[in-house]
Amino acid sequence: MTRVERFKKSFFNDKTSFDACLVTSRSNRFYLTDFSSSDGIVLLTTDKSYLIVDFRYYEMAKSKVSTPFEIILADGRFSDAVEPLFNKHCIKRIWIEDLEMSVSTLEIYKKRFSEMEFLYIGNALTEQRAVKDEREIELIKKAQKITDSAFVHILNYISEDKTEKDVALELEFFMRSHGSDGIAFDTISVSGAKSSLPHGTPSDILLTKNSFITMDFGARFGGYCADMTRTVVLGRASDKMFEVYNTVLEAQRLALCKIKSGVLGSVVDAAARDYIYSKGYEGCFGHSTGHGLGIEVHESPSFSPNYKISIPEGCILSVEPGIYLEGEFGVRIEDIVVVREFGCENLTNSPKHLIEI
Ligand SMILES: [Mn+2]
Repeated sequence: MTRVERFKKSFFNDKTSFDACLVTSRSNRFYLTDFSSSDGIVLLTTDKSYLIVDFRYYEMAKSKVSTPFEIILADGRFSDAVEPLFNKHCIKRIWIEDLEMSVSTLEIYKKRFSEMEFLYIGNALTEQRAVKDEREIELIKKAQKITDSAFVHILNYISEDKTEKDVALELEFFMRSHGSDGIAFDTISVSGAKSSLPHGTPSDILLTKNSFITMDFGARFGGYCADMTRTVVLGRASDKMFEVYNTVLEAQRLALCKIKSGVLGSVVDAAARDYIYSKGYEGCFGHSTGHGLGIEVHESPSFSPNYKISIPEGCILSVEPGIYLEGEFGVRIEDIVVVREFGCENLTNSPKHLIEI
C-alpha cells in the first residue's frame, strides 16, 4: 500500500466522506511524493493524486515523481491552479492541514471557494509519519552512521586552540564531505559553563582545559534526519563532573531498557527523570527525555511526562536525558533508537563512557 493509500484508508473511513485533501506543508508533501520542493501543493481526491509545483520544480518533478501523481504546473497562484481541479472533481468539502496552513492562506482559500466546506486533518499525517517503514529506517541509519563518524573525527580535532564555532563547523564540514546532504539542524557546540545551556549557540570562545564540551549534531540523508549528543572533557574531569556524567548515563540506560512497542511515552521519560531526581538533581532536567524524528528532527511521538500514549513499533525516537547546573556545567547524552516489539534497536554506535581528551 502506498503512503497515499494508507493515509486515505486510515483517516477517511466511512463516516468522513473524503472529497479531497490539500497537503501544503513541505514535510508532508515530501512524505507523500518523495519529492522535495520549497513550495507546492499535493491535492488528493478520491481517485486521483496531483502534485502542483511552480516553474522552478516542474521539469524535475516530471522526471522524478512517479505514479499515481499527475504533475501540474502552477502558472501564478496555487489557488488558481487548484480551481479547475476542484471543478473537475466536483469538490465540495476540502480537508486541509490546519496545523500547518497559515491563517492568511486559509482566508484566501475561504474567500475564493466560499461555497466549499473546510475540514481539518489535525495530526493524521504526522501520526502516520511517526511509524517508519524499512526504507525510512535505512535512510536514518545511514544518516546516523555519518553522524557517528563525525564524532570519531571531532575527538581528534578538539583542542585548546579551537573555539565552539570551530568545532561546530568541523562537525558540519565532516558530515557534508562524508555523504550527508546537509545538516539536520543547527549544530550545538557549547563548552565550559555554557554547557549548562541545553540549546546554547556556538560562540567564538576558546575551549578551556578541564571542562565539558557538549555537541549536539546530526546529518541529513535522503531527506531524513539523524540526531546525537555527546559531552566530552578537554583535559581531566573533576569528581563532580564524573558523578553528574554517570548519573545521566545511568538515566539513559534505564530509559533505553523500558522501550518496546506499546510502552507509554511517559513511562520511558519517568525512568530517566525519576533516577535523575533521586540523585538530587530535581529541577536540573527541564526537557523531554526524547522526541520522534524522521523527515523533521522533531516530530511525533515523544518520551515526555505528559505523553501518556503508547508508542508503536517502528517509531524512531531520541533518548537524551541531561543534567544542567546553571553557571557551572551541563551534560547530555543522546542516542536514537527504533522501537521494536520486545525492545529497541539503538542506531547510535558512538562510545558513551566519559571521554577525556
Ligand atoms: Mn535530539
